[in-house]
Amino acid sequence: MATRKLLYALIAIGLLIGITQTSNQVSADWAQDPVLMSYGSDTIILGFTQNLLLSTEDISYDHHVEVTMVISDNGTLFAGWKNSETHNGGGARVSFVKSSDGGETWSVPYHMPMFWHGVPSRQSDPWMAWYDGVLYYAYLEFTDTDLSQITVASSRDYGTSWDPVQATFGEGFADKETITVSNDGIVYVAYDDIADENSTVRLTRSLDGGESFEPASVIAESDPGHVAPYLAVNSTNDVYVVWTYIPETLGNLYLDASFDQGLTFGEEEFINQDGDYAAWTSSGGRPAKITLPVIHFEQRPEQNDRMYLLWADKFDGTHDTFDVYLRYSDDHGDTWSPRILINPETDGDQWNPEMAIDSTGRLHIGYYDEQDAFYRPYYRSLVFTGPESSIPEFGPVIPIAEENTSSVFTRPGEYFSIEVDGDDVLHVVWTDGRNDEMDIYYARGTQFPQTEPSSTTDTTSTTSSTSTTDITSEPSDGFWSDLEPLAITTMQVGAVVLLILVVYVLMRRKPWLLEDQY
Ligand SMILES: [Ca+2]
Ligand SMILES: [Ca+2]
Ligand SMILES: [Ca+2]
Ligand SMILES: [Ca+2]
Repeated sequence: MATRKLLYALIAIGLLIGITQTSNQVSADWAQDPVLMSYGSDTIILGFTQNLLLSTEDISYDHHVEVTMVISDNGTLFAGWKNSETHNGGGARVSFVKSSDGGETWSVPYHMPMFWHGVPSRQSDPWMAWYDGVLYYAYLEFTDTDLSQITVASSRDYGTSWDPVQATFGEGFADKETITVSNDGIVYVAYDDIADENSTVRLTRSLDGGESFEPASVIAESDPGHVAPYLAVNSTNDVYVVWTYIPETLGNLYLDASFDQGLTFGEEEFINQDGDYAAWTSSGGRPAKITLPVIHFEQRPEQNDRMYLLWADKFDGTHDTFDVYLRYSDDHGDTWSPRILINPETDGDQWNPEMAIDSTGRLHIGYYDEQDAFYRPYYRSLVFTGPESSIPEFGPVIPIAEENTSSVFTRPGEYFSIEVDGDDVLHVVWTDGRNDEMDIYYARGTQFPQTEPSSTTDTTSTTSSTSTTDITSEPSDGFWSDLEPLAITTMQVGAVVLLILVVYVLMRRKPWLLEDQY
């Protein structure tokens, strides 16, 4: 009898030890490779990591806005931004930081060099690109003596040293450039050349890896309405550019293309045949907003260079606010899909969208959402299914930032940065005013929901709850992988306490257990 009880006790102890060891095993795996564990076999994202402050230096400039980001071939992350003395002033200097461990830790900010020796310039409009071992950083430089150009600095040592060169040769003020590199290594810069209140959309290019640039072509002739050309190159190295045209209060989106390495462009054509809804608002105490389109090509060969266009405009006349829309074209922009509304919450303004496309074809979209007097970046994924890849399936709307930014900060910058790396891990960088000054923050997508932010307002939680019904699939990696690390730790502690209790009770109530030992 006594021996049987001893056996039961030993079995119970053995089971508890087994559970504890299993917990340890899972916990250790998760800690060693949290990214791998959090992704599994697909790229559904349900949350974001703890937000990291990237603009860690306020000595020279109090405010940091307007982000750019690029990822090198070996997975090094580079994030850049514009520094300013005031939250809503012009740019003073552009900076960058980098991470060599997938966004876990970041360098201190590095200020980009000035092009004109002995002439102090101001800098703005940061934009980065990577191609074949070379990091490119394009930025606007200007002085109060009417000097103005887009500078492109190139680095062949991951940002340690830079060679800045003149990359634009316009007649007026250079503004709102984008830079991209084709698969044949040509570096393209498109920008607004503003003279006499008219804007000419121009293209320059570099055939020698950024050592020199030359004027390539005029994409769109001088006119008051041209704003912000956004470049993309397809798999056969054709150069596409999309931009906003707002001659008065409302306007449209233009598309144009070059099939001869940027030397000639065709007649630009309006994309939106359903009317003119491109718009802008002045700040007036709240963030200024403007329709700024972005285009990206699907990289999978079987998708034949499908082109995705993302923008925000005032199509929805009911609310008279901005909403984020997407179209795609399977015939190089000749025809487009109907507009697809990205944000389910249409109250308030949703603007500044950007997207990344992962290796499975899933779209990862980020944008700002302003409710009442606060705004915050949100994320939503979108994948097209069906035989024609034409049926949109949305993921939930997820807040990226843990906290809101007050709308008294009226100039977060005109773009948003969202990128996927070679392992389809999602990285996001944005402007954030949670500490009553503008800063740059970073987060990585995870397959776990984030804990509810403490400062969530009623309106933003409405956005979250509305979108929960749109979840198209749930992660199903089983019990252990669904557990948060904190829950695993709690189970370990609980198992040890229970084990001690069992032994204690056995010893107190059944002292013969010990006496039986000999
Ligand atoms: Ca600018
Ligand atoms: Ca043209
Ligand atoms: Ca809206
Ligand atoms: Ca700061």
